[in-house]
Amino acid sequence: MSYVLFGDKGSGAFCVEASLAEAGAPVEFHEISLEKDEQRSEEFRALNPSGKIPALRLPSGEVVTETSALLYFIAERHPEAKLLPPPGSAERGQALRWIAFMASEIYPMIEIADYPERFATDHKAAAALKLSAKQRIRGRMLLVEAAVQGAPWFLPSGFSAVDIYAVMFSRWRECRENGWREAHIPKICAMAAALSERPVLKTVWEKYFPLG
Ligand SMILES: N[C@@H](CCC(=O)N[C@@H](CS)C(=O)NCC(=O)O)C(=O)O
Repeated sequence: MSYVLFGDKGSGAFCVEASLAEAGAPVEFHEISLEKDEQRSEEFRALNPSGKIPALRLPSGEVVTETSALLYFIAERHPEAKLLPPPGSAERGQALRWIAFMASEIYPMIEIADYPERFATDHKAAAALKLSAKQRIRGRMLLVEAAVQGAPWFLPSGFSAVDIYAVMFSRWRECRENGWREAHIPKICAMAAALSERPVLKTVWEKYFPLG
C-alpha cells in the first residue's frame, strides 16, 4: 500500500505531492474536483469532516489533513529528503515560523477570496469581502517576500518545505492577476522558477501549474 492523496490540480495538494516527490515516496492521486464541489460530498467528508483538500491517507490507513501539518509530517517521516532544517536549529525555527504564518494568516483568507458568499449576506458585501481578502493575501505575501533569506530559496541553507508552501500561494489567482506577483514578489517568483526546474518536481509542477 502506498500513500493516497485526495486533491485537485492547482490546489493545496501540490504541497503534499511535491514533498512526497522530494522524498521519493510513491503516491496514488485521487481527484476531488473543486469545480464540482466534491470536497463537500458526504464521501469526502468522511475522510476530512472540514470538507477541504488536501487529505492524505497513509499506507497504514489513517488520514492526515491540514497542509502545514502534512508538510511537517512528511519532513519528519522522510528525513532523508531534508525538507526542514535540523530540529532545534535556528533555521528550523524560522522555517516553522513562516509555515505557521502562511497557514494561519494567508490560507484562511483564500476561502474568503474564493467563496465570499459563505461570509456575506448579499452580493455587494461578498464582492467587497473578496476584494479585501485579496488585499490581505497580497499584503501578507509581501511580508513573506521580505523575510526571504536565501537565493533562490527562502532559507540560506537551501531548498525546504517553506519554498514549496510559499510558491503554492504565489500561483493562485490572488497573486497571479494583473502581473502582481512579478511586480511585487520577485524573490518568490525566482523561487518558483527554481522549484519548477528541480528534476524530481518537474512532473508535479506541470500537473498542478501547467500555466506556470
Ligand atoms: N486548513 C486547510 C485549508 C485547505 C483549503 O482551504 N483547501 C482548499 C483548496 S486549496 C479547499 O479545499 N477549498 C474548498 C472549500 O473551501 O470548499 C489546510 O491547511 O489544508
